[in-house]
Amino acid sequence: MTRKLALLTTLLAVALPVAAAAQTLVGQPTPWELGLQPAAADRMRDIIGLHQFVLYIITVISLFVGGLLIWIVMRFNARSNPVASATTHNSTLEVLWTIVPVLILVAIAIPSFRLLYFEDTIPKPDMTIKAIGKQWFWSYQYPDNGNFQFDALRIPDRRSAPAVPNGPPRLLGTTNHVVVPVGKIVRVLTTGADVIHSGAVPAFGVKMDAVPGRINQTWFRADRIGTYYGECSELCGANHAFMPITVDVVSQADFDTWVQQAKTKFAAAGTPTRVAAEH
Ligand SMILES: [Cu+2]
Repeated sequence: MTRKLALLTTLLAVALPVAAAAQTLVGQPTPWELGLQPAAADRMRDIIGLHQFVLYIITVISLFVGGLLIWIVMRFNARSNPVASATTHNSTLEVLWTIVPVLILVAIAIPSFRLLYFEDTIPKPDMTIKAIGKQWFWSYQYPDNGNFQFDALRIPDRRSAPAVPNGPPRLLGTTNHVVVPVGKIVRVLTTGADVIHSGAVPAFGVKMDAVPGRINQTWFRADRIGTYYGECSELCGANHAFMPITVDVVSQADFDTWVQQAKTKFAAAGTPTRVAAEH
């Protein structure tokens, strides 16, 4: 029994990180994905690290407690143990089962708090994006790059993959993309125009509520060029599942070009819709 448990633990310990490493970075969910989406930012790398660490701990605890239960059922049932022990205390055991869990919790708390403060403390940002959640799409403003605003609506299934090969992934593609430069610290301000939404891009480890009448902030630094997808992650109504987020991470030169084009393109769109409700 114990040898089998040990084997299972070893298998899990070996299999989990291998499965995670086998995934290539695509910025979106993949079929049969195990674990979290691969990281494109330090934040997400740390989140995956903490996740794996806690996963090891809970695996060991679950196997240990499960094994104990099985052992007790086998060894101490009325048939195999007709005369029950009258023992009620064991000081050594009592001290151990208090101190060991405390040590485990401290071991989890230290990296957990470190990560929490790392995410919470925004380094000096290179640029700011304001993401406004609306029923049911996102609008984005670039306040320090010309203050233009645009909407990003979901691309319908008939124009997405797999209906259109090489099209944007179904339920994740948007008509306009958020564009950010690679390696730059991007501060994201979020707010809601109607109800509570939540902006989440898993590859960046970003998830922040977008609350009406309030501005929340978070940040990320994408370290690889590519296209990354996210979604609204707060139940916000009937079409909650249909307000995706598409982020293009590009070089600084490409970003500057895009900003120039976006300024004229989105200025022509006139006064942004529903902007009054945001303030
Ligand atoms: Cu939403």
